[in-house]
Amino acid sequence: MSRPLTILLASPRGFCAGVDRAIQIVEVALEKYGAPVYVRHEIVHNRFVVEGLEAKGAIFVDELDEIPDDVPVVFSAHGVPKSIPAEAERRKMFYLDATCPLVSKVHIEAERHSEQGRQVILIGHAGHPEVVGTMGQLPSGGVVLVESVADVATIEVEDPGNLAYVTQTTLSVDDTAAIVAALQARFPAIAKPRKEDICYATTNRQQAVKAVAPRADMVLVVGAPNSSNSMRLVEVARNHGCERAMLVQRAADIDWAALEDVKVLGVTAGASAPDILIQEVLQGARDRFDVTIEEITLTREDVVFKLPKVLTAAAE
Ligand code: 0JX
Ligand code: SF4
Repeated sequence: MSRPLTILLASPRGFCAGVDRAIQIVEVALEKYGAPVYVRHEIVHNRFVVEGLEAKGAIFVDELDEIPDDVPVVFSAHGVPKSIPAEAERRKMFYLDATCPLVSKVHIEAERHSEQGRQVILIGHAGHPEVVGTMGQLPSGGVVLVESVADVATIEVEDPGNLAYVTQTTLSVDDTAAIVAALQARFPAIAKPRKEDICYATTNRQQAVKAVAPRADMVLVVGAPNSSNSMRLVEVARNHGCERAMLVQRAADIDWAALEDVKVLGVTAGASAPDILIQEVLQGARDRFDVTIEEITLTREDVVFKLPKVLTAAAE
């Protein structure tokens, strides 16, 4: 008889509405236009998703100059600087924008603040494609990036009375609150987003892992190392009672011997991790232990984003 293991399965976990939509855009484009369909950047940060779409005829590239003029191209869920669609239009390319509508909302906010004469401060991680995309909504130098509370003390602004902040959608809710508090302390007049920029999916997954972590001896987060929202789930679990929290890309990565003393295992997944990889982890546990699964549900999600009209319109 194998020994008992309780799995606390965080809910919500895994795919969000923006990821679902982005993957569907590539799939429907492949059906409608045939292979190849080019995708600029990983459509979402997950190798398994990317390889699945490659098998259907998608070709992933880093930049537009790797793509011929006459094939469809999809921009990833993370968003792109304005220069990218501009370049695609100059080359008369057919492009589909899979930027999550909640990322586009942040882009629009940044533009609106700038039009109204406010300098924009972006809270986010340097080099992440979403940050590159949001900064690229304004002319070079138009957005000041803040990565930490320490940065707030050193940034230089044009007019402290005329500022606004926006954020990356996948940040730690708690770390961001601390950065916002520091910004408001230094710049009391700073304008804030009308509605939070950290998206519902990021917030809900962090809340759920916070409920799981204090009860778990170990937490596994299914996701990719380049996935910001997944990495944040590992940090949140560590900061909320489970130091043994780690990222796994799939079941094969798990060192089961390290679970020797684990009685309660927390499991969650980033917004870009497909359910099949979560199921694989649960099956891996069932193969080795007498597993009882307890689902810890904090919220139920019903968000769905529509596909671009060009993909859903009936063929002429
Ligand atoms: O690295 P991120 O969390 O921004 O992206 P990922 O893992 O692909 O998740 C889905 C896309 C999220 C955009 O906000
Ligand atoms: Fe959109 Fe949030 Fe999903 Fe990013 S994590 S794709 S912002 S719903």
